[in-house]
Parts: sequence; C-alpha cells; structure tokens
Amino acid sequence: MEIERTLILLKPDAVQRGFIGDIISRFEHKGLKLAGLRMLWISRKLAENHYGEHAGKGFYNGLVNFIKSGPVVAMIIEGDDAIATVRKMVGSTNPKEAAPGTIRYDFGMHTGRNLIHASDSKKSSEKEISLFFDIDEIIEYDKNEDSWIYEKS
Ligand code: IDP
Ligand code: MG
Repeated sequence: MEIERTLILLKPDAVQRGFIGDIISRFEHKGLKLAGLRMLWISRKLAENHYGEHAGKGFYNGLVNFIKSGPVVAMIIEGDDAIATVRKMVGSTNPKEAAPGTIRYDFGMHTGRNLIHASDSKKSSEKEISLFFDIDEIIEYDKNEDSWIYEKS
C-alpha cells in the first residue's frame, strides 16, 4: 500500500454549476480522505505557475483566463495510490472521450470546460500542493472508517 496525496481543483465551471458537493461526495464514497480544502480566486501569477507546462500552446491564454474567471475549490485528497486513482475518476481531458462514470464524462461536454484538475504524477502533486496549501493547512487525522476501507497487510 502506498499512501499518496494529490491536488484537485474544482474549476470555475464546477463551482458555478453547483457540483462542489457531488464531486467531493464521489471522492468520499470511494474511500479517499480529504487532507486540505479551501476556496479561492486564482491570481494570474498562480494560474501561470500552475499551468506553466502549457505556456505557448494554443489553448494556454484561454485556459489561464478561464481558471481565474471565478472562484475555485482546491483540495488535497489522500489515499492508497491516490494520484492514479483520482485521475481515473476524473477521466480523459476531453469529456466526450472520457469513460462514462468519470466526473468529466458525467458532468461535462467540452475540453475547455472539463470541470476539474488533478495532479498527474508524484512530482506535479508535490509542486501543486505547495502552490495551493501552506504546510499548516495540510490536515492529518485518523478516520474510524479506515479499517472498513483498507485491509491491514
Ligand atoms: P488534464 O487536465 O487532463 O491533465 P492537460 O493536457 O494537462 O489535461 O491540459 C490542462 C487543461 O488545459 C485541461 O484540463 C483543459 O482544461 C485545457 N486544455 C487542454 N487541451 C485543450 C484543448 O485542446 N483545448 C482547450 N483546452 C484544453
Ligand atoms: Mg494536466
């Protein structure tokens, strides 16, 4: 078992369309644990830091403007193999190509309005968590249900 943390953003479309609760519920129901949660309005500087790998691409300006067009919800999700597990739950970048049952397929229609960001690797999760959360905002706690989710090995 490898407990990991990953950074999720509920993008402005998810907030405006009222899906904050539905999306958080999916992670809770899966057995993943919230380890950080905040709502914020992303600055241009933070947007450019977060999406730096895409600078120069055709969709970059639209992406930066979109992510700062309304408040977002940032969260840290923790659990066994959390990075890959959450990416699977999120689905492909293009909601039309995402598998039914994923967040992007179930709630979205268009790549530029795909509702949610999730870190794609251990390296990016570390960078992205540190962009959005101070150390003392990462919450460590035990949940009584853990033994009902994981078999101790
Ligand atoms: P990901 O969010 O699935 O990791 P990335 O390729 O890292 O996808 O792209 C980051 C974000 O940029 C996407 O979630 C989407 O919002 C946006 N994006 C990516 N490709 C396109 C595109 O071709 N047109 C418009 N927006 C795009
Ligand atoms: Mg990405």
